[in-house]
Amino acid sequence: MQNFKAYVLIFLLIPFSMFAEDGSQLWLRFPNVKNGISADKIISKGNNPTIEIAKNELTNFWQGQTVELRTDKALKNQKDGYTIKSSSDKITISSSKEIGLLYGVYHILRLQQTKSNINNLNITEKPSYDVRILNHWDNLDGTIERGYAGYSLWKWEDLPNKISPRYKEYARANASIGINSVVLNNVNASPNILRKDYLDKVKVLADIFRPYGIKVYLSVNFASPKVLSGLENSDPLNKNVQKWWKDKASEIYQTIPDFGGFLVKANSEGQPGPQDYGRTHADGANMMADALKPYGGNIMWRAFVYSPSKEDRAKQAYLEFVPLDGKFRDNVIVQIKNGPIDFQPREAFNPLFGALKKTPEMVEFQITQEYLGFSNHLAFLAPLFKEVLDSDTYSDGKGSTIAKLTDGTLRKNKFTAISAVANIGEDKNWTGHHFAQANWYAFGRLAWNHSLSSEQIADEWIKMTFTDNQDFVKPVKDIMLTSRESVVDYMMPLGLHHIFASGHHYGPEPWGDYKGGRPDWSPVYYHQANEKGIGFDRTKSGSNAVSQYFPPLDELYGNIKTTPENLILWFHHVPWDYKMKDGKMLWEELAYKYDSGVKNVREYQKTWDKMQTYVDSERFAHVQSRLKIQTKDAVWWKDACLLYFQQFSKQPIPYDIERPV
Ligand code: GCW
Repeated sequence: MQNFKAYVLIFLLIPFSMFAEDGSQLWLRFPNVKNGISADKIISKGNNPTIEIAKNELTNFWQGQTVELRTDKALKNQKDGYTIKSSSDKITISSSKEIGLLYGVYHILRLQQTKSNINNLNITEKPSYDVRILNHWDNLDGTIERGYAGYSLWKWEDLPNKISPRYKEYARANASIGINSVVLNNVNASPNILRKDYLDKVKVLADIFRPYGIKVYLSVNFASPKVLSGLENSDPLNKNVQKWWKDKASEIYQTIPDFGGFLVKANSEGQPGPQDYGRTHADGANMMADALKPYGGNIMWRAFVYSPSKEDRAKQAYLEFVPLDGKFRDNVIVQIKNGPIDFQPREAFNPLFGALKKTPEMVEFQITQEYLGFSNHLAFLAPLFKEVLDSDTYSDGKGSTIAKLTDGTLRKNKFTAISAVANIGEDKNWTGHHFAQANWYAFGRLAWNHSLSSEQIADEWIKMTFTDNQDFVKPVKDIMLTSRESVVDYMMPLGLHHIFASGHHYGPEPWGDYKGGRPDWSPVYYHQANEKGIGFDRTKSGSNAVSQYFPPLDELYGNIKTTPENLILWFHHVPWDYKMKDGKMLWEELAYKYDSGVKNVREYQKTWDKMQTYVDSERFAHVQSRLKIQTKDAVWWKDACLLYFQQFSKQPIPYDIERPV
């Protein structure tokens, strides 16, 4: 009887679990699975694995006219871009490369899925960046540094023999948005990744990714020669060390002929590097660059360097790298975090952008929400990415935006690149929060075309991932587009930064004062609250970080009156009774900002609750439960910060805002 009940239960559960909506399809939810056009309605020449994928996507999902896939060498200037031309009975996709054709196929599928017009198309696409790369911070033991979607996708133990179907799904998702490179492992790199047995595992992934146009890169540990092979040191000027890297490069390229290159975190947060031997970042990077050069490999050398010193952390990358400008080989690119501290909800842009005149630069964003509520908070990051890319550095005169400095417009680089730390893990829905998928999507779309608006990206993503019903699209888009600013408001408004609880970076700890520990990891160091006011003085009277910005920004940020208010506490120590532009005193303004962040999230909850009829029950409930956490957290942030700062401001919390609980 017991058994019988169990069978009935299983029987009842199977159909539901089979069709359960788990988010695993991401934005690739094409209608009428396996019901596309017949193979004879696809015109293409030649046999190539990438073309095969393109054809499969069409026969599975494309419901329109005949498609011609045409390689056209004349389109070489468009790199992996493509053109699409259509009439009512045929669509022609042309590109100089097979991968461009696959991208074109995903383009028309996206048009179909978002119910856009597909007749009389005349589209020309060219990517903004050559290398559009995800940085995984995945460790070889399966954990992910700052990962909030479960363990790593890469099953190192199982590789090279056992192959997870998700490798291919991952590659397909990336190809669908134009991502063409991945760094597989954490920048805090284990030397073991360069061992022969690991390279054999990496090869398997590279082989799976290749037809999707994706190249593999690895993060490497600077001390690898010494650690792996027992060399006397890892000094970049030591001939034996140089030879070691050359041999390693040769071994890698024999295994993976199209290997992308290395990403390096050196002399940062305890990682080894050239400075251990009195050498410079350029010495270290160039040694590796020389090793990879014969094979066309690149070095992405990170500028995320700082050490506990008297110098403002926000100034350190600039101070270290500007003197090295022009000293790097042409296959080195300096990878710079968008802000000078560390992926905060809002930072001033990194003053290193544009300051290197003779060295290629690339942006590093963080998709994983280390400082934006992990995968519990809904925070759509396209507005953050855009804010940075559109920032005018004035380095080469007005209009020297970070986008133009890094995409080859203002500086003629051998290659251009853009990167972001991935938020992907083995969770069914890939990213923990269903809406965090949108950040992976947004990064890919902007890496492809940085002039897309956040609104366009959100609109596409919602229609592809959920529904095109405007009663859903509109309110949900409003949530997405305001969400990042709401997080800023309830965590760190007005330019506050790094007041997170130490280590995990989730909740608030503005009182954190690690006496005896590292002051540059202490929240009190960053907010500097006292009886007089709050904020970090980076003007001439303070750390003078403003001097690292090009005119007129140095003056603009150096003057409290002209500093944008959303960064006022980033650059100034502001008196509590300072009058803000809206007439409120700083203290009140701060309180209202915190409160408005909370209010917004409460509204998101109400809006989402009304969306129940448009979403499957799984995803509805999942997002609903995360919004509850987000609201609780927002209140926690507001209360913790206001009650703590109130000790210094000695001002009442305005009566019309929600009282601390
Ligand atoms: O954001 C900080 C993180 C570290 C990370 C480091 C880096 C990989 O807290 O976990 O280490 O930056 O970017 O190197």
